[in-house]
Amino acid sequence: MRKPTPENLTSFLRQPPLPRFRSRLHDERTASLIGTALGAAFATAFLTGLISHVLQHPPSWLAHHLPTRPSWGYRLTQGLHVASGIAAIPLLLAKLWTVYPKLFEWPPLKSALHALERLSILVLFAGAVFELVTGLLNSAQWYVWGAQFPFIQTHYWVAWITVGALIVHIGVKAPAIARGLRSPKKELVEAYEADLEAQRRGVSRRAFITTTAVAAGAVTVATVGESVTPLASVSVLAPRNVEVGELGLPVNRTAAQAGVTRAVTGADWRLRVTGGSRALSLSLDDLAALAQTSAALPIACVEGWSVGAHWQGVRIGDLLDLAGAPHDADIRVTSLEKNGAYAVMVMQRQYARDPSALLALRLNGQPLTLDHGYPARIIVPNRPGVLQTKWVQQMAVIA
Ligand SMILES: Nc1nc2c(c(=O)[nH]1)N[C@H]1C(S)=C(S)[C@@H](COP(=O)(O)O)O[C@H]1N2
Ligand SMILES: [Mo]
Repeated sequence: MRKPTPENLTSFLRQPPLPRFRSRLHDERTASLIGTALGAAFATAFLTGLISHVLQHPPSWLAHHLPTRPSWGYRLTQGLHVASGIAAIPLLLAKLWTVYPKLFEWPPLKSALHALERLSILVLFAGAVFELVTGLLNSAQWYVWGAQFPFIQTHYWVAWITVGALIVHIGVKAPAIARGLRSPKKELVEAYEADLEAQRRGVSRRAFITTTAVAAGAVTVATVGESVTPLASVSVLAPRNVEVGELGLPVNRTAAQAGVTRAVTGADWRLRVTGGSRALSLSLDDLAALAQTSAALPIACVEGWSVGAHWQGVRIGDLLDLAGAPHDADIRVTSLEKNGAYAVMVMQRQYARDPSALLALRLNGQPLTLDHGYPARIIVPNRPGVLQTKWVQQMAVIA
């Protein structure tokens, strides 16, 4: 380290003795490669999150254009949402390792543009950590924040802020990213030799990127079995074991948790269909006497697990016809559950009139159990699990 003398005092003060980073793990190429993978993971999580949000809270101009097919569409997008979020965790850690020497740059703020860049990184980093942590806790159904903290709205709005900061960051960094991703032949040879040299001294870039890729792949495989059933047995870190559950399907919220008892689901239970030209009040026997339809449809939960199942019951469209409901009517479905967030749900006409949209009475060949929504529950293609209402009491035509 230099010593301050009267001659070099000014430059000494201007340039403090900061650490120097020569490893290739901190160069533009490593940062660009890992940053590109991280950017792709975030873009996937953002777009699939947007799809999930729109399916649950459709703006009126879009509500009647949401597709009911493919029936596994939401299973795919929500599976991708959780998988890309989980893969982003090791990628984010690797990216931080790559760029942390920038914290030691001097002077810390060089220009207005540089200040903007630093600020966008701060927002990007804070937002990314927030999204990954809250998303991970949600998929683990670990609601540490309780009812006071609105997970859904916060996760949604912070996603927009984070993506805004990401776009600024990519814009500002475009030249460096382009340099980092371009790899002319001469540079390749140099990089190879430097890697050999670095291998003798420490971790090479290739080893670092391989390790990061393996880590991202491993956490994905260890959790993605939640929505890709054939991988369930290797998904040792998945918060849900989708292979266990009553009638071969996990239970999200039990009847006891929802305050639904045997008393209100007994022989006196009636399904009411209202708002058409005939009001219906049907017992379970009445429903079982109507034409029964089968459908193979998954429950695809917003918490990131999905399981396919075989359902049997009465077509919702048949019930609406019986009640004299107009063909273009949306319906409001109400559960016996009193206060839950998913006790009431709106179903747009295209879902209600889909030939495999059922008021299900049976699951995987057996009568529904109380926890799966006995006496009758909704199952509709390509909708989030939160909208597959259990313990149905009423279907009302929305005027
Ligand atoms: N009435 C009511 N229906 C509900 C819920 C609820 O909390 N209340 N949870 C939903 C959620 S989040 C999911 S994923 C599915 C789970 O259905 P299952 O427990 O039969 O697997 O039910 C849905 N139906
Ligand atoms: Mo769910």
